[in-house]
Amino acid sequence: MSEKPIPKIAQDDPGYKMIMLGNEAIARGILEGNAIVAAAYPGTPSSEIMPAVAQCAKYHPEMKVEWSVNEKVAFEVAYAGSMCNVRAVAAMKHVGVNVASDAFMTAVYHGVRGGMVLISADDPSQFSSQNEQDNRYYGLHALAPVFEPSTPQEAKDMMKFAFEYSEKYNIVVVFRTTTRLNHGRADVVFGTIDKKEQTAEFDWDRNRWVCVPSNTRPQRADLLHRMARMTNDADEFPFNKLVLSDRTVNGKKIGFVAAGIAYSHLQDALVELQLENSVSILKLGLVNPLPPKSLEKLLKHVDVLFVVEELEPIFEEQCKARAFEFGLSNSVEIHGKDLLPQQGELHPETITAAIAKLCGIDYSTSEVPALEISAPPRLPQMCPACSHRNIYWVMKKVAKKLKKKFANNNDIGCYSLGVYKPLEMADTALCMGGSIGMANGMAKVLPDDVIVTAFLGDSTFYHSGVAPLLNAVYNQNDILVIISDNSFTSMTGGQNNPSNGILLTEEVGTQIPIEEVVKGCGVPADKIWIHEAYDMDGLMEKFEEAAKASGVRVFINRHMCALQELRVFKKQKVVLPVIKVDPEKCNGCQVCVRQFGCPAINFNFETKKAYIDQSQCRSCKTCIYICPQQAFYVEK
Ligand SMILES: Cc1ncc(C[n+]2csc(CCOP(=O)(O)OP(=O)(O)O)c2C)c(N)n1
Repeated sequence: MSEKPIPKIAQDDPGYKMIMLGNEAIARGILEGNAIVAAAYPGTPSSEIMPAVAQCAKYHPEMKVEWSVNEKVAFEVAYAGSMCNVRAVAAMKHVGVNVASDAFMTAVYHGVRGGMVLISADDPSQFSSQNEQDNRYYGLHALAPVFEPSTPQEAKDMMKFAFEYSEKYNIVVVFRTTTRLNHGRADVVFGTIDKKEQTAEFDWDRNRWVCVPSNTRPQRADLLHRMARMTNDADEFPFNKLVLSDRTVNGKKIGFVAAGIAYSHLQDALVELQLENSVSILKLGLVNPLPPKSLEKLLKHVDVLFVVEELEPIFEEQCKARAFEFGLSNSVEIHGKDLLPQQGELHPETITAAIAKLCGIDYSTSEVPALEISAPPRLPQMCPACSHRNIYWVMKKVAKKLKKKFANNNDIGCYSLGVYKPLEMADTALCMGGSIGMANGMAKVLPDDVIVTAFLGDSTFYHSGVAPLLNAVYNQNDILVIISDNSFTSMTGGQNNPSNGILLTEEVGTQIPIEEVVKGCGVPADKIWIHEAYDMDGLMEKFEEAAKASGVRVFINRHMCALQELRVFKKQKVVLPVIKVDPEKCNGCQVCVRQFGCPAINFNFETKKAYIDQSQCRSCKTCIYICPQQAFYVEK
């Protein structure tokens, strides 16, 4: 058999042009920048970075890559690489930086040896996130530089440069992206792979690396100096660009400040309004610290400054402060969030309309034909044959039977979709691992007729479920924890984790059964139940036992993620049995569609019978169990 060719992304082929996803371009930048350690925890919109880095690592064996169990660990893994004098990168979504921030906020004091980059993939509009926090603030908060690319090409080039910059200023660089950049595609021209030999060695400098106050107090003073140096040099930052125009628009000199995707949209908007050669623009690649001289020049040059930024008014406030400092408050008019929304992504049309309004230009969007067909609104839902649905169904039945209520503290994973109809099985959800944490608190105050539960998945349990479980055992908080183990980090695209024991590189690692961790946390063996999620009879019986018991107890609901199992079936050419509805038996009660809600089951309102969409059915056979008329059957 012939060997597979080296994928283009991993080849040293400067000048080669390729259409790349923003996240692939970032991975290519990591390779070109010669990073040796790369660690991440998945999260949209960052998840595709690490598999692309792993693809490169396959052909560049000096690179060490991993899925860490959470973002704090990923940061620490990478930072340790930097401490040992090799270049390193940690990647995560914006909320992941909250988890990593304890390590990050102090790492900037110690500084770096090998260049170190922290990728924060932000998600304006919350396409797949619990909030839309603006992580540029982390730069201001930690006194760290923040880079923000505006195209995939810049993402690659700036990533490569970030390692150099990190080493020059002895600082962790925050590399902020947003969903449009991560998930957009554009041409990227490859550069050379910087193959400078790096030897990992530790320096045993305990006056530097140990975070006791006697070390970190002087380091804080030094950090302030480093930030002052970065500010001083920010005007020379190669991805910043100041263009001044002497032209006027309706009698006024107009200027803009923008970065990232907002800068790309701004360019489109200016072309649309035919203003591209008539205005001044400060384009920022370094979004913290801002370049003082360029900003001063711009503020002194224009009559009106419009700050075009997504989410928070970070540049706007700094521009206003600088204008005040330079005594320009009365001579330059500064706009930003008065013309643009502070929530959600900015769209080119929104920016165009705002500029037109500001400049008194007649512009109407009505020329863009409205789409005549729109998709009917649908709730996001769990897949056909998802094991989370089965345990939710069982929980509802058991609560009814025991005449008890569950206070179901939920978590972040595919099972969060159980909040919607028809299951409505999540009462709270706050952050990863929060289910068990909050259950601890509820157990302290709620009356006995409420069973306090925590519901989470395998990846979330390893991420941040272990500490609150320990807390429950230690404090004897009476909770029932349900861990719905589907062996994958499914919501973010089916990444591997300790439940299946497969590594990021697809090599075999060490599998860590959840029940062993649970036992290690001090939950007694007779308070741990493990059951196969497709065996509904047994699930009902065992879950009832768990619900009736008291103390800290854990119910592990187990079946491989249905999407992943389908892949296995396809590979093994398994022919699945066909499930059908017997129209003679179906009495149209709609329990299957209105209470269970498997997307493969439909209802025909003319015949008043349920039927199965065979293209979606995965033959889990749960419908056979839940139907009161036993109308579902396996076709012979
Ligand atoms: C702090 C943080 N990191 C990452 C994410 C992205 N994320 C959402 S759900 C999820 C994991 C879900 O895995 P699991 O708990 O196993 O449930 P499954 O989706 O497999 O059902 C992740 C990583 C997040 N929302 N918050």
